[in-house]
Amino acid sequence: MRPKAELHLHIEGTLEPELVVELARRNRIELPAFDVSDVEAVRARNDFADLRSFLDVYYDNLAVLRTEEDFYDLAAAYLRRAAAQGVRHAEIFFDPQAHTTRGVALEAVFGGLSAALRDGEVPAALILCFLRDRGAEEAERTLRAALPFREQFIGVGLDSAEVGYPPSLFRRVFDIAAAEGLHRVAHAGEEGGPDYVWEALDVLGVERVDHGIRAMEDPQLVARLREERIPLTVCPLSNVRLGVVPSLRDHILPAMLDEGLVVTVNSDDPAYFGGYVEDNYEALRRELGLTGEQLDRIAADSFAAAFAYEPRHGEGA
Ligand code: ES4
Ligand code: ZN
Repeated sequence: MRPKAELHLHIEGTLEPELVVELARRNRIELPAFDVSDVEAVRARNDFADLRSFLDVYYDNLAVLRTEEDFYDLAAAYLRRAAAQGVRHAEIFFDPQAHTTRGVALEAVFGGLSAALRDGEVPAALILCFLRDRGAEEAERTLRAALPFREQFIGVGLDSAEVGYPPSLFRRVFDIAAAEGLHRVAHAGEEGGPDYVWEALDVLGVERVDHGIRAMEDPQLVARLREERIPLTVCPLSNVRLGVVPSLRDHILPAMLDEGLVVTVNSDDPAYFGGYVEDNYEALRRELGLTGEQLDRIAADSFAAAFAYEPRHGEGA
């Protein structure tokens, strides 16, 4: 299996139905909306068809995450799976607002995630994401509340429902992040158009674009991404599952490679989208006929696109 870095992975999106049930039992949680004691009942709710309906399920399931130990177990389980998928480095998104707004302390979130990263077998770092549909003011409050934990994350990102929440709304909070020496990324061009990618670059100063597939609709933007070698963290199985592309065979990723873009392949929310990162690589080989050479280039670029990768002894990238 190819060694690779994973750069677009929401830790909350690794919450498997089995773990939902285990944590619900441990925390004695019952929910009105669905039976959290039944794995199949939890899994049956994964019938979403687009980003909004997916996010509704994703946020609902988070109700079972309450304690530091829960966050530890979530991240530890991901890192074990990542190791089995050939991941040698991971830069992991987390959504603090999805927890603090439910009354979970930031200390529990950072405490559990950081301890799991320290103990895990895959070197990994955290990127704090703002929920764009909760607005810029709350994002700024979230960043300020997280600054006492500054050493525990390497960057900030922007996720959740995209259309209607353009990157430019978040100029101030990204400026603060930059002044703190934090790396900057943003989801853009997943369901939003190329204009969102331009804004993420020009207004937020992002160093990587998450998804970015709709950048391909704008030749000038493609030229910019190529010339500045700005990496795109593409998530093929996610795009199919959320209806962003009709099928894997229609995915624009091969054309992105032909354009000379820096493309990485990632799993996004693997507990929901039908595969972890190697499964995404394998699907590209099987369904799109990507060659070994193309997949090697993607894997090499995943290390090159990482912010915090340090090759270990004997490991080249
Ligand atoms: C996400 Cl696929 C996707 N897009 C935007 N925000 C997200 N949060 C978790 N998964
Ligand atoms: Zn994502």
